[in-house]
Amino acid sequence: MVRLFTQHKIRRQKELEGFWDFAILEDRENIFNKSFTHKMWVPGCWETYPEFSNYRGKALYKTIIECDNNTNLRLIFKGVSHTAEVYFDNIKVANHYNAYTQFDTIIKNVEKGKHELLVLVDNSFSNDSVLHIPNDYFTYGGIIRPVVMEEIEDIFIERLEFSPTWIKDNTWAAEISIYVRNVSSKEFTIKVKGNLDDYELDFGIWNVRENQLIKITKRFEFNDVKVWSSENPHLYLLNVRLWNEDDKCIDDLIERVGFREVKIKSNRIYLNGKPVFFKGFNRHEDHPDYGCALPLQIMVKDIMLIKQSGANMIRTSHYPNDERFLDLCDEFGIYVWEENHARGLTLQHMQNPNFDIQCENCNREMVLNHYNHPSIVIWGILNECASQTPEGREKYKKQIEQIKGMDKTRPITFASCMHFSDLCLDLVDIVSMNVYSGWYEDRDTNEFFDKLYSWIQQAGGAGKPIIISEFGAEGLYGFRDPFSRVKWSEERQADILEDNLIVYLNREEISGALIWQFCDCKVTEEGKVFLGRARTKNNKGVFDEYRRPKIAYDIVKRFFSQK
Ligand code: ADA
Repeated sequence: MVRLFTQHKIRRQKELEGFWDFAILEDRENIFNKSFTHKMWVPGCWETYPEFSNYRGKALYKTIIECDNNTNLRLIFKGVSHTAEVYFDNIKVANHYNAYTQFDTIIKNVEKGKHELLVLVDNSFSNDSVLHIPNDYFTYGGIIRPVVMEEIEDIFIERLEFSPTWIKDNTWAAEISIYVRNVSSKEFTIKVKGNLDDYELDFGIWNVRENQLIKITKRFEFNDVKVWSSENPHLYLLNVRLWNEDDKCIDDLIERVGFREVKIKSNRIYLNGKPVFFKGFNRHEDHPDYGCALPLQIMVKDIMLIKQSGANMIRTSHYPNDERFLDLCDEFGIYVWEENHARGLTLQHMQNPNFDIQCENCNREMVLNHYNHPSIVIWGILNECASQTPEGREKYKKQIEQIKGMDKTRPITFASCMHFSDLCLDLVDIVSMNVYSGWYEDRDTNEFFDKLYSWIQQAGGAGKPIIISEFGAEGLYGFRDPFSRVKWSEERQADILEDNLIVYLNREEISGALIWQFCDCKVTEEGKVFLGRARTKNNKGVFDEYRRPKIAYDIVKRFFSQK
């Protein structure tokens, strides 16, 4: 399943889920006469097969696809970890880096019948890969998210953007932009119409020249709107259709949208005009049985656990998430801080010649593809990178400008650990700090926050909302020590979280508190940086890797439910 709702009733779309031929590949091996050794389920991580559980390198996937008509074919890959080369009937048609964002390719004039699709996948670490490095989470291998084939006309709807603003009472306006692409050498005159539930939307008649992409924007007003919020996540289907000169409906795109507005006034965050406090978790997409390719059922379980804990926010640390998880957040009313892909990159990493382009692509693919999720209320960038250096500041500035250029409706932040030295607080809408009082540092949580707060006021963050974007402690599931409550015991983890929650949920100056982390996750052994992590996992989960609650869960639930 690609999404939790139908996106096309006119355009023919098929998910390429199932067993693909698979083989690992030596470095310079020829991909075109490779014999395949295994069947690998797509989507999935190859680490789920015992013999590939430690494999890092290249692998080849093959499947045969069948077109029902002579057509233009659009292939959409929701996520390949981490580098993909795509070949269609032995011709290279796409190249992509970064596991966690989608890419697509269009192959024109494909004949009806069977065709071969090869995908070369690489998850190895090298100097070329700046975002995927040995890290405090795991870079898996494989076609980890769904693959879709679409038969498209010469002209089609590439994307929609829905941007709501509140006018008064139940009246809202929405600016709707439609991106229509002509992939042929003919000119088209098209009629564009749509509807949002019962509201009919007329976008007029347009000429689209050969190989042109046009953007059609119109503003509409809606009465009796049901707003989207965490308490009442009301969703609408926005359905847009294209008609050709013969009055034949030739294409459609359906998006699921919500009316909600995020605003910042002085040091508070407002949702639909009311101040909101974000309480929740940082979450990695990780499971011992499935790697990062979580089946929908596990996503649903996570959502249920998040809801039951009384939380209202998830930060997608440290990369854009599977869209089905975002769909679930839309449906169940969970606010999302969606983050680009970067964790703990040093200035040296940031000065790698590939850094700018790899981040720019990730930001673009994240914002444009996830624009319509009402649950996403914050864009985050560059977790704990070199924001304490002037050179790093330039990179932060550039990325914030890039995102603002694509989306003016959502605030931007980044999570910093550069206490007392960060140079980028003036650049963001919300100041976010990762603070591990009680775990890495033995200190009074409240006093430390006082110091941090005073420094933020004179370091560019004056009058801005503040989120404590990470706090937490390690606790090994099943390691109980009720009397001495030593470090790594479930009891100590619970004590530290309680001490932190008392402060962060009660300080007036704070607008959000996000626990590190939802559940334990696997970390990378290579590079040796995280060898200190017991079980080769980051064990700060309130749940373990199988989603079994630790002692801390009851404490977290009590605090979150009362707030
Ligand atoms: C950092 C980082 C997380 C995780 C955490 C920890 O703040 O952002 O990815 O590594 O620390 O567990 O120490």
